[in-house]
Amino acid sequence: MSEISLSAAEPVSTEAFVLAAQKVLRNNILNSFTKPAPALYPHQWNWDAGFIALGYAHFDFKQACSELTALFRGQWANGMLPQIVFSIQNTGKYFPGYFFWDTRGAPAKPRNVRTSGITMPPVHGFVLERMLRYAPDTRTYRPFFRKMFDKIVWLHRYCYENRDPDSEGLAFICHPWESGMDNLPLWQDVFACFEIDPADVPPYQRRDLEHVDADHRPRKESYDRYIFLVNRLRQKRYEEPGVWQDYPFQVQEPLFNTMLSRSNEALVEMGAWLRRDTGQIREWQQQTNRALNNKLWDTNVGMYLAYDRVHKKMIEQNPASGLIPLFCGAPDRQQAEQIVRWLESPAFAGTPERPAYLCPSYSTQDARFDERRYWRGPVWININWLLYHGLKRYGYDVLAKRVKSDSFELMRRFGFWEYYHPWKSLKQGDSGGYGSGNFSWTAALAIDWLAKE
Ligand code: 2M8
Repeated sequence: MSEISLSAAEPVSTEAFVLAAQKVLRNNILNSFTKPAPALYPHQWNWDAGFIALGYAHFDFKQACSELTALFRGQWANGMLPQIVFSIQNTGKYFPGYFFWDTRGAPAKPRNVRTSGITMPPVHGFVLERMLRYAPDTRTYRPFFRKMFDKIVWLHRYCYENRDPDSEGLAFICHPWESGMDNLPLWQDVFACFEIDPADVPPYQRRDLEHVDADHRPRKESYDRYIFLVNRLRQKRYEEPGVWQDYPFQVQEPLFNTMLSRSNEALVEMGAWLRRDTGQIREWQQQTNRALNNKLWDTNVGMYLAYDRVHKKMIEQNPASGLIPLFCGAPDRQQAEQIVRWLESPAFAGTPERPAYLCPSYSTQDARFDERRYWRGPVWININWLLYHGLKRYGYDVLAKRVKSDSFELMRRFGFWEYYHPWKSLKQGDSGGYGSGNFSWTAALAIDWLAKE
């Protein structure tokens, strides 16, 4: 199917825009859930499902619930919520598929559900809380919220008990795919710290390049490393904590932990209604916010950095994820000011001669910035949505409005793409949307953004 075009000469009404967004979601439905994209991502993805549920909450609440229910069917016995829940129907259409992950023998994996063996940013707590605002009938849906609440707490417990061995309040990610921002140049700095024997990279064949221009996707060196890590995990049958012994990729980073903290906060807010004790969750939330500030905040840089806990060093780079903790309320007023300065600086806003759409995923002033390549510079709608709510939380309404209007300009100009060219000066006729067209979370978050707050 071709990209739903919104860039006709005639401006599209808001109503038509929302209907087009709903159509993107409907067309991507596969049984009980919605694929992130028609062909590039033909299964269910973890944080995509959260954003997608937010879109449906405004026009098909049952489907919103179905997204989360389908995803949590894949939750492991230790609480881990997998990055991908595979659909049998699309076996063989994505790499790495279920058989490559080889989670069959993993003791914690649920039977009868095919999943990968790693997780993703835990957005589900705040998604659930936001869904509650739009629930058509809270009494009818209360059992659903209760059930989800418990599963999300279980996921958070996994993060604190299995991914925070020093009880610092910061969960580590074990693969770039767990960050959601898979191709950030950050991970290269981690990979540079250890040797990879080519014999430890089993033969594989990518499927993404059948759908997307190679210039817009990660390079081969990155894929080799992604696969090297998967191989390590599957050799140890994903058994924790043994699998972490000598495991070279363990990074504490701001986006994952912001999602965790904000989701904790959301659970606390819902706890009274669901008659659940939230003492532990409140402690987690406070501990994570403190640790974000004590460990990941860099006063000289003025943003949150990532920490490589294996090689014991901060990674001094400036991705948009370093600005995201506004969303969970971790920064104090002064820190928030410094973050805003970054957003208004040439690194993210460009210059008067060369203005950028807010917010490029990576500093435009860094040599590793790449305006077309996935997570190395293009603008992503989910990152913008998180930034918008973070800015609003601190009262930066003007800047928040700019993030929102830039996002809508991109979507209206090009359609519902996975990511977008960050420069405003794109030549007429150039493609400004990259990755997959008809991308579900872009459409879903547009719907959510247009709804009454
Ligand atoms: C991208 O990641 C997958 C692997 O998980 C891939 O490139 O094959 C990322 O943008 C990730 O954040 C997203 O959840 C996923 C599906 O949209 O695609």
